[in-house]
Amino acid sequence: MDLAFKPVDNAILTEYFTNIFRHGYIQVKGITLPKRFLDFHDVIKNFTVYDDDLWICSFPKSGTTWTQEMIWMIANDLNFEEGKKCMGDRFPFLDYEFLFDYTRVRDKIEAFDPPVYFEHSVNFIQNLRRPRLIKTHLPWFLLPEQIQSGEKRPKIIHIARNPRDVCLSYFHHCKLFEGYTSHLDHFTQLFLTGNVSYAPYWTNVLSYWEKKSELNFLFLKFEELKSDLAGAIRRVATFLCKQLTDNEVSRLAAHLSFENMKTNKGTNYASLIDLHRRHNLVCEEGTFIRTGETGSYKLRYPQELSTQFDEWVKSGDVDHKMGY
Ligand code: PPS
Repeated sequence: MDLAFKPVDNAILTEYFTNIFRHGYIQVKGITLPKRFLDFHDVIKNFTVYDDDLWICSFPKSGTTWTQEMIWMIANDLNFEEGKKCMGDRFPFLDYEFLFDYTRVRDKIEAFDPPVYFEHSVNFIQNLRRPRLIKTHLPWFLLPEQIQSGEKRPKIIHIARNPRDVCLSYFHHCKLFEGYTSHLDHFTQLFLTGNVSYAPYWTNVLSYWEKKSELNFLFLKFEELKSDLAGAIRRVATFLCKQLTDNEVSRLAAHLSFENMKTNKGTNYASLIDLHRRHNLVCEEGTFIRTGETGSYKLRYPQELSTQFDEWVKSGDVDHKMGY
């Protein structure tokens, strides 16, 4: 494995994907990340972990928020009232502050005032009341040392999604929220060459796939949530050592429906997207919970791109590629 920090010199990234809160990219152990990760590498490596933490680790746009809402509701005995709070507060995202460097935004815009759980996510999580629920998109080998060494064994849930759907969803997300300004074709080239944040996709996802039979691990797939949400709820409840009645499973499944998640202010990040738009950090229209489909890439990718994707999935030294 490549242990060095390497600058990423990519013309598409430089021209279309650097901005006031994203100053450039580096590779860390082969994973592309915003340059600001350099300031957090040691902090995250030495981050204090507890055995009663629960971590959701996923590649971006794989159904993380969907699974977070499921986990939070099960862990909090379906407390729909408390669940109205923003997901960023209830189940915070460790990486937020190295993905979005607001230092220069603050210098420029006096009224810019994001919630502390975004702007200072690492410290916020470090001081969170236990048991903590933590989201990250980092691969296994960039998690805190205490997890990697086995000194602490928090529960870890990974959710994976067909990379073709991930790429399309990630493209929309980066335009809507992260200031990417070019088209899908450029984005797909970045994705396939491992030049978007958290890529290469396989390196990241397979780092968890390899751990899936360990007792503190649960590996889920987006496609399985789509085809059997109640079954997925039961698997997660069992993993969390919680019991749900059939009636509770049905209520939770209704709560987790696409339509409900899209309009629920606790899960749709509408206020965060509005914050970026209001201060002209991005100008794209759209919603965080977009279509929630599997296979819609087939309508969006021209044949040539689809073929390129298929070849990319088949290439490399891992045969199964998780059925994708
Ligand atoms: S992030 O930003 O990386 O945390 O995004 P993430 O939450 O992993 O993924 C967002 C995609 O998940 C879809 N989603 C859902 N699909 C179906 N049903 C429900 N309830 C649901 N909730 C979230 C969301 O729409 C994003 O996928 P796309 O394809 O963009 O619609």
